[in-house]
Amino acid sequence: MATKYHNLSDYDANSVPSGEGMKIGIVVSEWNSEITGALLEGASKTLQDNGVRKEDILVKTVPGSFELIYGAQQMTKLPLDAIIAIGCVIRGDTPHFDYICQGTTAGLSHLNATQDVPVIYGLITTNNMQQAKDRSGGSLGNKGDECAVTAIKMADYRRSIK
Ligand code: DLZ
Repeated sequence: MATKYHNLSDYDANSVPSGEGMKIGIVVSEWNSEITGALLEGASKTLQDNGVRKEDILVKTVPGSFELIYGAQQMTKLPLDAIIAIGCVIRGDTPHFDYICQGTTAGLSHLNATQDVPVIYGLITTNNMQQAKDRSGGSLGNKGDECAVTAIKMADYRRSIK
């Protein structure tokens, strides 16, 4: 589980199906935009590195991570092969962190379990800004890369069972 034993940008290129022809939606939270922008950049680049055309990547922003649920839910109405939800919640002084993390995670999980299109969990939840930087292109790689690879694999999985 611990990311410190695994670089988020590492993947076996041979295990990734071609993303050619896939349409991927990305919903991004504006909160902690330095981090979510870097996650988006990683996801977008890795999708393209694996064959997804730039014009087949739909990017929409929402104010905060909690709004990722609604943002992703709206995207399920579109003809997309997978949806990536990107956000970053950093612990503060109150229990607010826990409520946002739990609410967002539960909402995205619900969508993933009930909608036809796979929803990929790109929410970083950290104790401080440095941990977020480490996971958005820093010493531990970029979770956006991991989400992109997962989106392509899940879109391929979905196609394989239709
Ligand atoms: C309110 C809030 C706080 C305190 N912290 C974060 C955060 O670290 N990351 C994030 O994505 N959003 C945060 N938000 C905003 C909530 O996600 C949400 O936008 C508001 O509660 C309005 O619904």
